[in-house]
Amino acid sequence: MTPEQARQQYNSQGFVFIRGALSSAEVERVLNAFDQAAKNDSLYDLLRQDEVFVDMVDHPAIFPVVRAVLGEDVQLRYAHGGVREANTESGGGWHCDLCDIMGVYLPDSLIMTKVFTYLVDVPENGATFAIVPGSHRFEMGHPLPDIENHEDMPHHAKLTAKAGDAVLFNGYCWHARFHNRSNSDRKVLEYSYVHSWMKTQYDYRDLPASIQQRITQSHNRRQLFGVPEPGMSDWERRLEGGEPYRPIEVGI
Ligand SMILES: O=C(O)CCC(=O)C(=O)O
Repeated sequence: MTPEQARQQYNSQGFVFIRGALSSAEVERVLNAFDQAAKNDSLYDLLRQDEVFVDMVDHPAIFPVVRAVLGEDVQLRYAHGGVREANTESGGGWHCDLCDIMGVYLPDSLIMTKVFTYLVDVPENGATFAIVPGSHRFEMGHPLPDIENHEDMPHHAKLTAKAGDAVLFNGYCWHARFHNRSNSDRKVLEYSYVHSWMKTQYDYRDLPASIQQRITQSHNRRQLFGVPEPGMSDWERRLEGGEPYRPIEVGI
């Protein structure tokens, strides 16, 4: 799948699944760092924990798709890790992350994309991510059905995954996490991307010097991590290199 095909799928469905985004060697490397961060109770502070978490922000199999869907002014909002323990009621109900924001017509806009990268397999009875395809086009204020069980949501797609797979989804889509009824913990990298003129949930100046050095080494990383570019406003920032984003033309 090319980034352009991924963008078309994302635009119509609200999500894109990338199979085998990470090689098994990469999964092993990231998982080791992830387990260490979990031991240190630092999964919500990943960027400080290991440089591999910085490298995952612009991973070559995932980032071109992030760029294609969000655009040339993309920046990172946060980098977290999440563990959902085996045999727990760790599901999260159906919701939409962005439904309460104001001033933006969401069915026609992309404000935020999340990227989940799976570090372990997530089987059918695991803490699967589920989404209602196309729900990013629902009219604002469209009520979520009042349902008792996750499974009762009409038209949902439940995404089982293998270690190394990744999924991007529009934060305006209806989505949920099912309970983990499997015998293994779910371990996922949860990264969120927004536009360069939006707030982030961390400040690159608080990161260790070695990590800052890794961030400031390239134009694109400086943009991704919100490092100011002299003489340039946050509105004007654009990535360098790569295929430029071509927005779909709508209307006249
Ligand atoms: O963990 C998941 O699979 C879903 C998470 C979720 O609902 C969210 O990030 O808003």
